[in-house]
Amino acid sequence: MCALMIGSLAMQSPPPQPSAKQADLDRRMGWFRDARFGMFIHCGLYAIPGGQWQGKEVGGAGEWILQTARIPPAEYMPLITQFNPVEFNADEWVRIAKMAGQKYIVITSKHHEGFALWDSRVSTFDVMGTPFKRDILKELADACARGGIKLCFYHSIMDWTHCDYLPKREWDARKEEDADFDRYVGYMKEQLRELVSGKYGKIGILWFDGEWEPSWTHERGLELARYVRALDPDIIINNRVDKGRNGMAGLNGAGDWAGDYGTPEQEIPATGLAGTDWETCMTMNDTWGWKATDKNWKSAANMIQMLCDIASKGGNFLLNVGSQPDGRIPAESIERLAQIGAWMETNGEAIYGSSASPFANLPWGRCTQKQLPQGRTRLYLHVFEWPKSADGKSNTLIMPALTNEIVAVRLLGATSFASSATRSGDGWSISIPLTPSDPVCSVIAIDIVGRPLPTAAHSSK
Ligand code: H79
Repeated sequence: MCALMIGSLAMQSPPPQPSAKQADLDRRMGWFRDARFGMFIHCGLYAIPGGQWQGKEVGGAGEWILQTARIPPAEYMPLITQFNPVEFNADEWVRIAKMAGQKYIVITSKHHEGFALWDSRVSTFDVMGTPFKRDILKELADACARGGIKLCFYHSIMDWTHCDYLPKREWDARKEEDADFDRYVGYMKEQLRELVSGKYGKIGILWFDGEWEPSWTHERGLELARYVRALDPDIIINNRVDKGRNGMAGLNGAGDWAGDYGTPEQEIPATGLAGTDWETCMTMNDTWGWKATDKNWKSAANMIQMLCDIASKGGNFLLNVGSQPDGRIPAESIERLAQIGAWMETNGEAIYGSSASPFANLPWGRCTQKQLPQGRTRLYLHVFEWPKSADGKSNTLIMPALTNEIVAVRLLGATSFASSATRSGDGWSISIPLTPSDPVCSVIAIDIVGRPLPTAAHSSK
């Protein structure tokens, strides 16, 4: 009797619970995983030279001009007297992000140049020291609150102009002996306290960068992460707070590093990364900070397909705009964001809240999935290459078969086409219209019973 009771209790035992650490991460990351698509904004003094110094074109990214053109801080810092983005309109920036379908904004509270985009009590090298004298972050925070956009801050650990930062650039006349790195860290912490204290609302992410310099150590990274987490237990912290990142691939190597997620820069990982959250950040041309001459714009089609690719691997896409010296977002960026937004209007449900594809490879595009009530799953097939009809009358998309029963098939954005799927050989044949609903990427939603189960004919990974 007793043994039987123990047996039945064991049979009813719930599935293993995630560790407290994992549960805490899952709680923090919830909105981020749903959002999938965000806007990066690089706004700073570097837009004033806009890639040119003393009449010469300077190579590389616009926000790196102090380093690339070897400008002494004493010559660079007076740029604050020219910072006057009179056309800046926070509601307009938020409107553009929303139009694109972006759910969060990450703005440079401070980039490597050291200039603070808000009214900082601990620095005179801030927006209140400019002719503009308006707290850009406060105006943006209020606009984000009105528009339902999560506001996040990019904050550089590396600081080329602060008197206490080390190491100094070779062309900086100030002496290293006069600097005190601990004092710099104290200053940075004070600035971070200002940013997450509530004045700017609840901040989604602190997005650190510039952690690769030798003065920044693993111990300092751990300590800073603990400090920020104590200020706000819900805030997400990227992996660049610590030293675990593997170059531009952005993901942490082996080891116990601080930070909630990986940050591939200008690249998309070849495959998904089980158990790791990540976000690819990318420019729309070749610079983060605005540059007058950079016209090498990616097409909207390319960026839509990259968004699908990233979502199919379980990541987020943080797409950059560099604000102009007058405070406006470049027209070329707005035009492309509008095109991405038009696609998202119809197909966004295949991106938001989706998770990685159950298939390793699909010849015609990508796949995302979502769990539905009653144990069902919706697969979203992102078709980049629409099949050509064999007879000009009907058309078929072939996908790897799953053992699951199909409940419904639907083409997003098409009201009149009744699609269906049948098993044929090793695959599923899905009846589709002769022409795609969208030339860049059409999405077919397939509801199945249960979680996707591959047949013996193919394996998912
Ligand atoms: O803000 C934008 C850029 O200004 C900034 N990150 C994006 C989001 C950026 N900082 N540095 N870089 C881009 C390129 C730097 C590359 C290197 Fe390294 C730094 C090469 C060696 C040190 C990081 C660490 C990459 C490899 C090792």
